[in-house]
Amino acid sequence: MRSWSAQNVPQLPGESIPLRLYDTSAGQVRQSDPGPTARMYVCGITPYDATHLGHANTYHAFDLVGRMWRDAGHDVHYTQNATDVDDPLLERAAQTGIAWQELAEREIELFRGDMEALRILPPREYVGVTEVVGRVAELIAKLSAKGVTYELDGDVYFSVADAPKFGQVSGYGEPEMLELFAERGGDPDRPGKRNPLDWLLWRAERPGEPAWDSPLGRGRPGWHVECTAIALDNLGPGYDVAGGGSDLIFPHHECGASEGHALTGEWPFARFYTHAGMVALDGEKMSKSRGNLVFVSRLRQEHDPMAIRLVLLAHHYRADWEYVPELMAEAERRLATWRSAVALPGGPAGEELLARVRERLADDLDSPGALAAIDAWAGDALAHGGGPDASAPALVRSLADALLGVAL
Ligand code: 5CA
Ligand code: ZN
Repeated sequence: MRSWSAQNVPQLPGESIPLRLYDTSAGQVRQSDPGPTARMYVCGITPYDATHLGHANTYHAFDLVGRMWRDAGHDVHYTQNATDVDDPLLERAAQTGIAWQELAEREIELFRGDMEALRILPPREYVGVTEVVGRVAELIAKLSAKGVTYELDGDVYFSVADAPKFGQVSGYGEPEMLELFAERGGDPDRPGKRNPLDWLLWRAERPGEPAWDSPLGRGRPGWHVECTAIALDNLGPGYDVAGGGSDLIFPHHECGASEGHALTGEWPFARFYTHAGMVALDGEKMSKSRGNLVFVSRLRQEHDPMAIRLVLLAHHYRADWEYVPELMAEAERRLATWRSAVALPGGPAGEELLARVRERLADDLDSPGALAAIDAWAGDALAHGGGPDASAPALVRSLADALLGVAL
């Protein structure tokens, strides 16, 4: 499906710094070491409601990863899915009386507009699950041929007993796994399952639900295997980063990693499993099912999208944080200060600032540290009505654009 449009990213002078990134599966920060082509898959939206600040926080985090890789000269190959057929989408469509396809299309279009406004660089492939059902079914058949699946009343399950690496992404123990599995779309109590944690690969057609013909019978793919298939087909195994919010650590990325392992024999399926923190409102994780949402499209009616981006940048991507309106006001002030500073005829040394911003971002995307460095530069410039470096304002504009996605 159509992705969204990209802005031109300026080239920066001087030395780039290799990105160090937290890998959930290793439980530590490690240096990412991509080849000439850096490969990243980020889990996309389930399009049954508009983009909220939590989604934006996640896509923003991985946008910074892509920008750091670009700065280091890598060709960034980025793939994202849209879960355009799944239970919550079908439920919302039924409640509102809109066709599920229409609902998905409408919300995906809104999402594209929000991503563009926030200057989040687009994926090279933006893939709706409904576009690749046949291919997902093929991979499920391949898993069955390897003997890691079983059938239950026409549905197909992955047998966790045949997933030797299961648990290595999340590091969670069984009680926690069982709780999260039930909370996040799993069916631990279904009678007939061999293990409560066995996960659904193929759901046979139910009356009134969409279904596709396949060698597995008529039905539709389960959630986890869609991302495994789309990542594998576009990026290949051993890709550099699998990303999403921390609510995807388990079961989604755990199950996906085991599927990838079973299909390719390669471990790890992705070299880094990296997760953004959760954004909350009124003390609870922002979620479409709870309805405590701050929509990006609403914020955009009243605020410069660059100020919204600065709200995201002001938090470390791994932190959980709570949205309060004061954050928007603070970001508006910062944006105005930076814009005044780069309008001056000169400023303090621009290249030193660039080195500092690169150094902060290379350290597991310390965006608050990068903002603090630019704040200090801008404060100094404004206090002195400029500074000795005549090329600094233009360089600061370029670095804010290329590394932080902020147009000044
Ligand atoms: N379609 C699946 C992924 S394959 C899905 O989780 N969709 S979603 O619409 O629920 O979420 C889209 C992305 O936003 C996911 O990466 C999810 O981890 C992230 N996300 C959802 N809620 C929040 C939140 N409150 N804070 C931060 N990130 C969030
Ligand atoms: Zn996913």
